[in-house]
Amino acid sequence: MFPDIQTPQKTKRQNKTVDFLPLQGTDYVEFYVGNARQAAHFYKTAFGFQSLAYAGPETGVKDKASYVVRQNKLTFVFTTSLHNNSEIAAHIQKHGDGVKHLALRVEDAADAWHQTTIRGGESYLEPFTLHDEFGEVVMSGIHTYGDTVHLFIERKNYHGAFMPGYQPWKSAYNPPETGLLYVDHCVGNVGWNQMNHWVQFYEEVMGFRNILTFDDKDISTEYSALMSKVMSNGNGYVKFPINEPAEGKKKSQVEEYLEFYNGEGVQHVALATHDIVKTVTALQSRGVEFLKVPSSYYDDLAERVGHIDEDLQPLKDLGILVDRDDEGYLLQIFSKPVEDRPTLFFEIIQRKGAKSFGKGNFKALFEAIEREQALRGNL
Ligand code: TYF
Ligand code: FE
Repeated sequence: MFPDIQTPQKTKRQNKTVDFLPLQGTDYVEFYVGNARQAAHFYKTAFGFQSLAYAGPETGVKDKASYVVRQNKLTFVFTTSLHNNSEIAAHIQKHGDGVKHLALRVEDAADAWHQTTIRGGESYLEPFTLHDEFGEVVMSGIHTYGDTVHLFIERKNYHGAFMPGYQPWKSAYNPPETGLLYVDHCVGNVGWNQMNHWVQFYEEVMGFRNILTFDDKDISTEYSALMSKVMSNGNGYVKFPINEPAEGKKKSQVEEYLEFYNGEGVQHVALATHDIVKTVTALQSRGVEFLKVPSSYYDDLAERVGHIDEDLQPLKDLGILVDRDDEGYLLQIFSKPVEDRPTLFFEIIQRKGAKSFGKGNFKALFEAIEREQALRGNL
């Protein structure tokens, strides 16, 4: 599928494995939306993001408006088109609101583009330098599944608000933060039998490895049928699970997504917190809606996960799920879709040692997703 790799995926040099695409983490997530001003307001109000930067007609950008919000190491950009005949408008027409750019921080954006395109990555943006009085940012990008793009962002000590072209966004409206910290992982839904193609893409083009696999033995076909493989970059800062639909007794949640998104795309973004009870309490009080599991989920929780530091009652009240692996445990909860289409949702996750993905919660979680699917008439 991808050309023979001239340079090995990882070259051994003095016994040290060299990562050809060193990533420092997620730089930002950019959403293409119908109304960027209102989307930014929602993420400030409901999720506790802070105004950071703006680009639009007032800053010399004539065809689009972008609002940048931040909370700790999480940066979201909401972009809309000001005209009908644009790539952004076409994206929104086809997909509804959704994630366009998963931007990854790199040391060298030209090299990231070079290393990935020689391995078969399809160029989206050739290395390009942006300057202003606050410094310089180099960006480049390649296509991934669907219309989704990975941008490579090199910041060269840039000290402006966000990037050249943006001005600081000072707002009088600053709802408090909710304790969201950084992107833990970002999941893509791909088409029937496409998972292994994209696994190979992340391995060969981006030098990631498959760290976990969930198949129908883990995800019983009685529940929302899907298969999933988790891809991770070398240092583990960037993790991309890939889901594909599977045949089951009921319509796969991944199939429902593909229909409403009109193709492959980002299904959920998992946001980390150090205090999930506090974060979810805040999010819920601001109107973020979460999936509910039956209270029986908590009956055998202590047996299943052993001792945890948290009191059970608040977890039960909020509907927070718990799972354990060899290295520790994790607490997680899933929002309902945040838009009218049953496409994008968020996960809130607190890791206490565990590096896994909540396999022990799949049954309860997928049953909860199915109840929502049934309410929409899509099961
Ligand atoms: O990201 C994960 O793998 C977990 C589990 O539709 C998961 O959060 C997988 C598929 C899905 C929802 C959650
Ligand atoms: Fe997840």
